[in-house]
Amino acid sequence: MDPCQIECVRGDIAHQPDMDVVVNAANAQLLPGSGVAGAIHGAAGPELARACRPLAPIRPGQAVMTEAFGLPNRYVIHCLGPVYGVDRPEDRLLAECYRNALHLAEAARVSSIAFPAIATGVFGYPLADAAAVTAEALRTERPALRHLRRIRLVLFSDSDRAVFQQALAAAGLIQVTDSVRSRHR
Ligand code: AR6
Repeated sequence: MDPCQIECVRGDIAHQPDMDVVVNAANAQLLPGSGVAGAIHGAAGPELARACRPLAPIRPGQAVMTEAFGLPNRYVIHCLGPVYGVDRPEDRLLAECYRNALHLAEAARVSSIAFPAIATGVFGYPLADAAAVTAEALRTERPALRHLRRIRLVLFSDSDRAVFQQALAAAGLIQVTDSVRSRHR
């Protein structure tokens, strides 16, 4: 079987209609917030917050799954990233978010999942460090994936995308395109 394909795009996590699952960078109470959580809850509608209520609170590194309601996806997986400098060790907790989300997606037998850069906004995780942790988590989990065929990292800006692309390329997960390589020369 070919390895699960990994891709890295600039975009809005709430507009990934070709993905079975989108991942929310949640808060512990699974309430609508700013950033990713605001976009996901805004697009899904109030039913999402209602579905989340019995699952809260969650702890850093944990992931839980709900339906996607008004979103064009089948499920939302809600991950609580570490607050940088507070929830320690940050790298292990961030890696757990990705691992636990992938395990839930596999258990649901879906074939595609889109992640935002968990913890790199309000929670303050430095982007390049988060990208390296993400790439390493994906590298170690990928061989065990049986149902997932596509993992998409969705970054909010071109510069954030370039940082993730470099980390994924360094981990051997994607090819570095000429345009990216020349930007970093
Ligand atoms: N699509 C893709 N990426 C986005 C989007 C979007 N629509 N919006 C922001 N980003 P954050 P966190 C990027 O703060 O750090 C919330 O209030 C953003 O540029 O959403 O895990 C929750 O309620 C950044 O790189 O998540 C929690 O309280 C990344 O997504 C808390 O923030 C994550 O930013 C969670 O903080």
